[in-house]
Amino acid sequence: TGEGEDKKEVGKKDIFLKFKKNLTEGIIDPSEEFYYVWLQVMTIPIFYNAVIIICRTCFEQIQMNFLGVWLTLDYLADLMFAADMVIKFRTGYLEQGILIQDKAQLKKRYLRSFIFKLDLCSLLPTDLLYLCFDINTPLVRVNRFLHMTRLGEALDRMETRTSYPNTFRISKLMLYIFVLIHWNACLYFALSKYIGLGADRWVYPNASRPVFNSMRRQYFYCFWFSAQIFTTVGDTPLPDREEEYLFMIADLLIAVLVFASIVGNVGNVITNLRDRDNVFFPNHELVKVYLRSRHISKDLRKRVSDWYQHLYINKKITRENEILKQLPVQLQTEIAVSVHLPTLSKVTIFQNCEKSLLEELVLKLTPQVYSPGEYVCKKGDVGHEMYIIKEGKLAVVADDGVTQYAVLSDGNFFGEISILNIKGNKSGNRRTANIRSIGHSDLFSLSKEDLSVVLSEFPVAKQHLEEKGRQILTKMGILDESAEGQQTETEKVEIKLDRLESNLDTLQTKLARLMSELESSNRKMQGRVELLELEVDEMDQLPLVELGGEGEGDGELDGN
Ligand code: PCG
Repeated sequence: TGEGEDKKEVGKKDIFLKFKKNLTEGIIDPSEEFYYVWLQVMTIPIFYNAVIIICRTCFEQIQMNFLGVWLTLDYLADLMFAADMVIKFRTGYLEQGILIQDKAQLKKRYLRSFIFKLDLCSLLPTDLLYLCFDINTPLVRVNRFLHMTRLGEALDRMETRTSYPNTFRISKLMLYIFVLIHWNACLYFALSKYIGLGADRWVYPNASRPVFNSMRRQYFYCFWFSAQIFTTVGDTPLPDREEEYLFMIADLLIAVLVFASIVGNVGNVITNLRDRDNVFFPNHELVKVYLRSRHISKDLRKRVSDWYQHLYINKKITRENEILKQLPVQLQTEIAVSVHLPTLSKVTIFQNCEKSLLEELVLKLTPQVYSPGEYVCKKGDVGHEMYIIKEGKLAVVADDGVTQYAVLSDGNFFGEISILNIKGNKSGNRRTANIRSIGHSDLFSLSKEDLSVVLSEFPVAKQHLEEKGRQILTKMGILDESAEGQQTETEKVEIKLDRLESNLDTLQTKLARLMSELESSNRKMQGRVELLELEVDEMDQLPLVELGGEGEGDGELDGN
């Protein structure tokens, strides 16, 4: 944790230094951390204005009791709005993917934008109107709401950045509803004052009763009143006057929207969570229905259920390749390397391998989970993939399924013999042993095709694997040594064939070049013939005395 705190300290320092640099000389990159932090900071004065101006306008006591605090906060918020405008003048933007940093260009862009006009209006010194009215009329600062545009940007950014988007969305919705209820509470109190406190059952009770005269009671009562309407509880006193009816009608209409948006948003979050689960884990429901409709035995159904349960409880993700598919390959590789490299580097044959081999390999691994007692390979089956053990224990067992010859654990691999085409392997592409999972096992499978692609680029690793396979085959007595010799001959032929192929390639290139040369000289020749024909035509039209020249022309043509 000490290290973590140090890092945090350095991070904070970095942001501060960047802040200073950005303000004094530089241009702000909107993708930088500094810009993000600034957006978050700007939400404070925006919320302050959105909540406090209306509250002070409607509740006199709140306005008057804390006048000093409000005036200080007002001008601090104004200062931040001004700073925000300076930042906007200096914020770069992308044009054809490149950050524009030219100050004049940035200034021109902001000055021309509609946002600039709003920002400017929001900073107009309307406070001067205090001189005409009274210092207790904070409503003159209502233009500060125009700076609200920044809030949307800040919240959008936070939503994309947060690791808990659903919690964030619900909190955002609750915040909006809170502000709405707050505004409504303020307006309810203002209307009550207009009608007369305690004038009927609907308005705020008579302030002459000391309990209802306190500032806190006033606010809480009004907030409670409007929360009841907006949550459609509707347990409020019946209105008496037309103004009250109008207020209630407007409120109930808004309440329907509020209620709908709560239901809609919560529904969305639930769908998102279900979608997330469906992406992370295979769909159990469908399989259950299928097994039932096919009348699969209870025992087998239980094994399937146990497998799913293990995945869910232990949060085992088997579909990571699918989840990351949308990312560029380079990013996929980096993620896969950071997740799986610890496992791969435990595997002996990969320990001394180049990093590039591991990077190539890691993308091709498919996670698989096996339950206790399940067979991964059965002797005699055709092998299509090999396995690397990430976690768990597996046994090489005899055909009775009980006698264990060897136990394999994390960092071991198996299933390579039948897919490597080891020369002299009498069992061909068939599995040479039974492998059974002892407990729950997490494996990576690597298909025959992927393995051969990777190994063709890394012959040392291939030799290593084949050597280990040969040792097992010799031990089992199913390696035909003479076939190995024969194979060496075949290997020589293969090398020759490879060489012939490459020679053929070179020859084909040469032939293509010759053909193109021939074609171009043909074209030249044709041109010359056409030219000569033209000359001959011209000569035909000359007087008869000069006709002797025609024969010479023909001769020249023949000669060519
Ligand atoms: P393969 O493809 O024949 O399938 C079974 C795998 O078990 C085999 O490859 C080996 O990778 C692995 N294995 C591990 N230990 C042994 C052993 O002692 N004998 C055999 N035949 N296979 C073993």
